Amino acid sequence: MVNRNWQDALSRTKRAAFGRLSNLLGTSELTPEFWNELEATLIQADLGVKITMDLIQEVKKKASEEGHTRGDQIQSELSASLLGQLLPNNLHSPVQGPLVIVVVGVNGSGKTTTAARLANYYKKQGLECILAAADTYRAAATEQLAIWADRLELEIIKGIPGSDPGAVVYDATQAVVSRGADVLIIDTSGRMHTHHNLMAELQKVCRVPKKIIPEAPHQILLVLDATTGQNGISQARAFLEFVEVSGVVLAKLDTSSKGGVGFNVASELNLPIVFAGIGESVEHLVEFNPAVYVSELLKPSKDTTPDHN
Ligand SMILES: Nc1nc2c(ncn2[C@@H]2O[C@H](COP(=O)(O)OP(=O)(O)O)[C@@H](O)[C@H]2O)c(=O)[nH]1
Ligand SMILES: [Mg+2]
Repeated sequence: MVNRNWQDALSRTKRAAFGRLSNLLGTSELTPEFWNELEATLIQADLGVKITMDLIQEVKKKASEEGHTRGDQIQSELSASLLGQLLPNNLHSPVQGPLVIVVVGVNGSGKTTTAARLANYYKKQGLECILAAADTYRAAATEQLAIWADRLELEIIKGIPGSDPGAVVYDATQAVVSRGADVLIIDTSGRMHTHHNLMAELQKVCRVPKKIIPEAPHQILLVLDATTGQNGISQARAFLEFVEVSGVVLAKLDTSSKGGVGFNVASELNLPIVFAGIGESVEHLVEFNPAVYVSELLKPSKDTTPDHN
């Protein structure tokens, strides 16, 4: 079931760049042109120049040690090297008492959608979940989360537009404790990573739960829009300067992104990817599985015509 979802989501990604990779591996001799082509394909797939160079060097070395001469023979080496670029998913760390998660990221990355999906994910495990609408800047943001809360039949703690997001987080943390609920998910407002005051405010918002639950927040998840590529990675880096991000949610992996940006998350941000957004419905959030991600991207696809959408 999970594999099927991943397959569907990554099929567009594969059409964009990774599809060429499986063709290349299927047909070529290991000539200098092959390595150049492999390099160009990986860069186009948004792996970034540094990772591509390291990867090619590693695979080339292994290929010569093993005496490989054809593209199909290096498939497992390439797959192992790609997997080596990802950190294991550390999502299931045990927590005493309610689990508090803050969702952060730039505007439009998919935070509010992710907050709702996380609530659904935990609810389906039989856990009692509360949502906090700490994006008080735009009335529409609170409204958006309230609609999700209504649909998912979840309690939502919200403030009036323009009110202090810290106060909403405080009330929500208090609510989760007094109700004896299991999970609190806090949606925050999207902010420009370059805007110092807003980032300092986010820092404050993330500290508020500590007043009631000293170990909270247990997770600060950074939502990264997979379509923003290398630019998204540098925006993400700015967040790490202000808050202690514990993991990345790679959203919009189903759209025609180049798909390789996930391989930069470990090397550039030193973070695991914990969830992937693979569609527009509330169910379209999957636990990120590095092995499935790599194997799906390398699997030959039926339709490898480039996607120009
Ligand atoms: N296709 C697709 N769209 C997504 C995904 N996650 C979010 N979106 C869309 O991205 C847009 C922005 O999402 P939103 O949660 O409002 O972003 P926020 O500004 O960070 O809170 C919305 O139209 C969402 O439906 C995903 O995994 N796949
Ligand atoms: Mg939002």
